[in-house]
Amino acid sequence: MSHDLNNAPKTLSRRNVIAGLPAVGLAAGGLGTLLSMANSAAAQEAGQGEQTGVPKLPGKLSKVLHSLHDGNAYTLPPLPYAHDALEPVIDALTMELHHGKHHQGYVDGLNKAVERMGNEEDPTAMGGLARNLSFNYGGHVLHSLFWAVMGPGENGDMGGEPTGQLAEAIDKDLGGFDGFKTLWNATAGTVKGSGWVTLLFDPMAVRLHVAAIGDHDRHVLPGTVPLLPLDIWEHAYYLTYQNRRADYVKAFLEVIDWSVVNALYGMVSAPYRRG
Ligand code: MN3
Repeated sequence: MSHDLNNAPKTLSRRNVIAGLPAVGLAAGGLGTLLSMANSAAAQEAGQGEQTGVPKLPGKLSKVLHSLHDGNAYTLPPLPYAHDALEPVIDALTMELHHGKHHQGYVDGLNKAVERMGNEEDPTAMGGLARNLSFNYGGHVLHSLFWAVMGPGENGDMGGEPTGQLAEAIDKDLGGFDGFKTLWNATAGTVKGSGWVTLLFDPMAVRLHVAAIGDHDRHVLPGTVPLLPLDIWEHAYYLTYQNRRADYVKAFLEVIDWSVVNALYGMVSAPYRRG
């Protein structure tokens, strides 16, 4: 299906803005972000899913995407399952600290950076604040999505293999699930120090990539949309895996909720898929 700017709503009621953003934002190329996803989810819940081409979102994803900002400040989304739901792959204490302390720290840092940038009068301080904004914004986006792509799906299962349109795209773009796994493990292995490995949607080529991110914001491919981010900072795995990061990267495949990743793929790729 196709979307163009002529389909954008003519009036700016909140509902129309929400309905129009996914197509307009993604067509503009640079706004393939979680905000568009959240607004797509809101449009869908407002009964406009068909109109915007947005597939039905898993409840877990919807819950996280609607809890990223409360209108005044960025906020920590609830973990959409119990702390011990991912055991033994990811232990409960790691989840408790990672979500409640680390992610909360990025949310706080983001709010502080935004506030200080608005009040800062010393231009020499701006570089440091811009870096804080980028780092903490990336941290908030990536962690929020990270929680949503893990855990039991609506049928109670975790892991397994990609499904639906996503599976077809992985076959076409990455050499199937085996090709994906090889690329995933190898790309994760290239990260020096703190970072992420992620499956991305590229709206220019209408294809998937696997890429590495340094910290939360370095080497990001602008305009791409993260579909499956894996945190490979030491705080994400050290209590269970210590120095065996590669084992953690492999084990992560057992706690993925592919129905969420497939839904995200369907949502962000809908304006671009041909035929
Ligand atoms: Mn982390």
